[in-house]
Amino acid sequence: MKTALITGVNGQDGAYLAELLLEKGYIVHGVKRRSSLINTNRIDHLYQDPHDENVRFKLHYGDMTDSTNLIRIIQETQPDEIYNLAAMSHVKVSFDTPEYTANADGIGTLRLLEAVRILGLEKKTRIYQASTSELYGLVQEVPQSEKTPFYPRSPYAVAKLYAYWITVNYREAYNLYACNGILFNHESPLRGETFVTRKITRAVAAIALGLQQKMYLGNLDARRDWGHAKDYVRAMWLILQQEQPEDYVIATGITTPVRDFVKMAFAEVGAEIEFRGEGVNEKGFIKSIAGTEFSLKVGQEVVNVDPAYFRPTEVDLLIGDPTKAKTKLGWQPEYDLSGLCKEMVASDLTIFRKDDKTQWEHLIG
Ligand code: NDP
Ligand code: GDR
Repeated sequence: MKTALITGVNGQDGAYLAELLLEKGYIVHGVKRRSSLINTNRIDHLYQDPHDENVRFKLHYGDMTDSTNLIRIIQETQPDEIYNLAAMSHVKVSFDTPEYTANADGIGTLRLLEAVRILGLEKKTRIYQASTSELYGLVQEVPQSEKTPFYPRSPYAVAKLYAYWITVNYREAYNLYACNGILFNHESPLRGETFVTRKITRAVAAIALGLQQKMYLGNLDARRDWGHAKDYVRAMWLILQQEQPEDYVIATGITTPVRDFVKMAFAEVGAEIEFRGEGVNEKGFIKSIAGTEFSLKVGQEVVNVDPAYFRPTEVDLLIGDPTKAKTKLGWQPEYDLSGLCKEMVASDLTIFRKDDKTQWEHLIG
């Protein structure tokens, strides 16, 4: 029976990965930060009574900014695999908290790698580093592959650039089995509410149910290669099961503007959206409605642009080339964007209809 340690276990990816590894028979240890309110909603369905001697899922308090804590947890758990998913993961917020982001996302990765060395676990423990398509930043070439040069465009991406290279360096210097998964955007009903897809699907559900009039968004022209988090955590696991440690791009190979995702999400509640105007004056209106189930009106102004959501430096276009992952890992995504969008809107409608604070109760357990 293998043992895995997941940092950021109560995040979107941590929740799906913990579920996948438990299904595969792993003992799973998760690191979570202390918070003033319980924030384990995404993993509550995986909870096991710690008093049970056969317990296979355990949580530990920890923080990527605390080396001693990481060393102790790794010493106690002796993991075969570490998945380093913990990060201040919001690109826009990283402009407000650049130093903290560098500490948690950049130096945090170094702390983890050093902990493995200090404990003499170089031969035993394999490490997955959650690298990101944000490394590509300012477009150098499309589609973006493992060979595309990096040009990070935010404090988040710069911190992740350090994490990427320190992972490569420890692999080369100390023969650690340490790999970067360069994952393009991946979403799900468990996505944090302030990332754009989830912000849109939540707003569409609330507007459709008459609970909200409109939504405010930033750059509608940005294009992202969006996949489903369930497909992407499967890739993380595959990356650590190979003979040789290597870095892989995980993406769908299809890119979509934010504006089109808005249209797709409204289509799920039977509304056709048209955009008029340009730049900060662009607005989205309901052009037509199919069905009478929802509180929507033709002509209703449902999208406004608010420059507060613009980033000081933007990443305009991401489109990944997953050829290496498909060839070497045998990885294939099972979801497409329309299936993902459908699942997210349906989930948010359920949440608002239940008016339930236990957000993901209908998805889990
Ligand atoms: P989330 O923001 O949903 O989850 C991040 C997790 O990290 C949360 O559990 C959070 O805890 C935890 N965390 C944040 N700071 C610290 C800290 N200092 N110490 C310990 N834990 C911390 O992100 P995702 O699940 O979407 O992403 C997982 C990883 O993959 C991240 O590293 C992200 O940067 C990276 N990534 C994500 C992509 C995506 O599209 N989702 C694409 C490419 C990379 P808390 O709940 O307490 O805040
Ligand atoms: P991103 O995701 O920055 O790509 O990082 P996000 O969903 O925040 O933004 C995607 C694009 O949408 C534009 N946008 C808006 N974004 C947000 N959050 N809110 C808005 O109102 C809005 N309007 C337009 C953004 O400008 C951007 O271009 C995510 C995170 O998960 C990172 O941790 C991860 O590394 C990358 O994906 C790959």
